[in-house]
Amino acid sequence: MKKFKYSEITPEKIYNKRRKFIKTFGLGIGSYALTTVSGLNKSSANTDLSKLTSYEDVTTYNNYYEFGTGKSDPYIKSQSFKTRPWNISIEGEVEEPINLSIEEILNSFNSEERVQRLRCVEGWSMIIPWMGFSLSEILNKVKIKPEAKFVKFTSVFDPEQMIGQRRAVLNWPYVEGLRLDEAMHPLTTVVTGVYGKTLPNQNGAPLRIFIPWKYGFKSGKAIVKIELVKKMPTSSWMWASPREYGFYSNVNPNVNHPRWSQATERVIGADIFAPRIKTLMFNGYGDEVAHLYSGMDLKKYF
Ligand SMILES: Nc1nc2c(c(=O)[nH]1)N[C@H]1C(S)=C(S)[C@@H](COP(=O)(O)O)O[C@H]1N2
Ligand SMILES: [Mo]
Repeated sequence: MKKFKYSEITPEKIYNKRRKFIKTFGLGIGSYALTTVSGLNKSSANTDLSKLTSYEDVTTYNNYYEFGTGKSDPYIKSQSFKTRPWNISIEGEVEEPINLSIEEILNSFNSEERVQRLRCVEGWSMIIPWMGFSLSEILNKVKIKPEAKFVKFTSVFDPEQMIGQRRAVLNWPYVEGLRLDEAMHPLTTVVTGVYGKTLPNQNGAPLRIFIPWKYGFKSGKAIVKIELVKKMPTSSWMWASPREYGFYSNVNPNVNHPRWSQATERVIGADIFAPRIKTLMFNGYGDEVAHLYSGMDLKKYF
């Protein structure tokens, strides 16, 4: 992982000064420089990607129901959570399953800065400088059988350490899923850190997934198992409320949640008088991902 030196007090300010726009989009290739990204992204994701949410907001305003349903619960209640030893298995429809320790993962894959917008289904968003690499890099370590059509992510189950798991708020462990092509998309990220630092417990240490064009809940934290499967997995949120949470959960301002609009979002950390901003189709990543859904009725497959 790249080493940065940030001020302990206001890391985000120092960080904003030093960072280079060329990295803004996060794919790690020059063609995604601000000036060359076209259409949707020029006026949207990229402009705002230069305004990072503060380290404090990123690490104290969280959703992580394993530690409670309040926004500050994860920060308060996850501090002593043990992330070592930690292993992640890649199994299911593969020629040979593998089991990687977190150390092996951190040593064998190069984490890079990936500034990505997180849009929570509840109607708020943050711009977060994750450290990570494409999930496809891990998936390429196994030989995937042709029968595999989906990827299922399972988070850790440890009610001793995770007090939120002592109540059936969700059907623990937390499960999420992607279609195989979504999982293979270079923007689908394995997150190993944030702001150039080790990933804090409340953000999903030691390893979480991040899919920037989908609502935040698709991005499972504290992953222990990545499974290649034939059938569309039922995610924890689909299980909890299938009417409200679909499998795809692509950010889509035109498809409202049954109980509220998805047209706008509140930017966490913005001035309290700042108006809500318009939510963008695919969270502003349409140029990169819209092709994955061509011909699909996104109202039906929400
Ligand atoms: N295991 C697990 N992963 C989870 C959640 C959760 O409750 N448990 N919450 C999701 C939701 S709703 C969001 S918005 C993001 C929040 O990520 P952050 O706290 O790092 O911003 O994590 C997602 N991943
Ligand atoms: Mo969320």
